[in-house]
Amino acid sequence: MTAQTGLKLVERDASGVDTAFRADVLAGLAEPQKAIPARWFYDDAGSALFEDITQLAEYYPTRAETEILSTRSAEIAGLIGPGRAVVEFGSGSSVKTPLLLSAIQPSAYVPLDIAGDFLRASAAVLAKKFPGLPVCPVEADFMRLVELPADVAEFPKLGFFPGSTIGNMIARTATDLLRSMRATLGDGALLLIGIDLVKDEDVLLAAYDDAAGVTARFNLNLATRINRELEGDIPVAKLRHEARWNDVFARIEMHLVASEDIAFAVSGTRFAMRAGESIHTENSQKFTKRSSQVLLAAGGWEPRARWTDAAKQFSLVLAEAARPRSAP
Ligand code: AVJ
Repeated sequence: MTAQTGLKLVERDASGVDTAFRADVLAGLAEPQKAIPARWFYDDAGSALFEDITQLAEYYPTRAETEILSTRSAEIAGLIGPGRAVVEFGSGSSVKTPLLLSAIQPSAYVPLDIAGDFLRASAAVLAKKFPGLPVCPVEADFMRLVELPADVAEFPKLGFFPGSTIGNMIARTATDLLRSMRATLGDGALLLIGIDLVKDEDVLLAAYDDAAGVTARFNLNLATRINRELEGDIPVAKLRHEARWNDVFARIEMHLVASEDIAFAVSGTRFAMRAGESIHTENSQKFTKRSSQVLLAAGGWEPRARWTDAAKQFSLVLAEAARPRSAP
């Protein structure tokens, strides 16, 4: 693997279009089951809507994970020990990062994010909260191997990947990500990762289809974004939000379902959808204790400790970088 260095992360063509966004949308809409990667939810409006989702009564993951971090911080800190450089995958704008940093006496904080402006703004807020802690933001696509700043080369690393964002990836992609985290963080590294749990189907469906319709707006905002940024004319009013439980894969799926036959263009390419046909916009994988351990092992991480909230809705796992081995 070659590490990325100072590359331009968002490529725009002459008319200012994000070329990766356009490529993903055009390819995804041409598939038999239309599908668009969930990462494109997060424009400014989508990021604000996600913040609103985390406040919803039905959306338990944020509250549950925050509960674990605040009630178990002494135990977590005892296992992690002082002096690690904390490398956060996706820069923390949440309350979770300060909870971790104030518990463990880190040597440095390295937030990694693809959104440079957002990254620098939230890094500045954190640096202010923790005077004396070196904060070294790195603009990078964390799905790939990242070269960490030379300032933190000598420190042992703690990767931090909260929110169960790992659940947005299918198993193959999640394994690739865990392996590249292992390569980025090096021997002796620890990883503290949030993993959402399989639970009652009604609870899961409500968390992804709330009564106030915030998640519906979050999902539909993707179509609005396509129309605005990619010269689209998708009839957004003829799409409706749907959350489905896929029991074979143990995941919540979000879809945008056409309520009647529709036709539209995106960047000059024509598409059609029959009534009832959908665009698959997100997977949110749910795990059991065992399935999370299998995934971590496949990605080169050995679970060392695991905590859940009092209602056992969500888990936080501390894992250690596995040493290469060829025998059982
Ligand atoms: C940010 C990926 C953890 O899957 O629960 C929330 C995103 N989508 N509601 C999740 C999301 C719909 C969220 N993650």
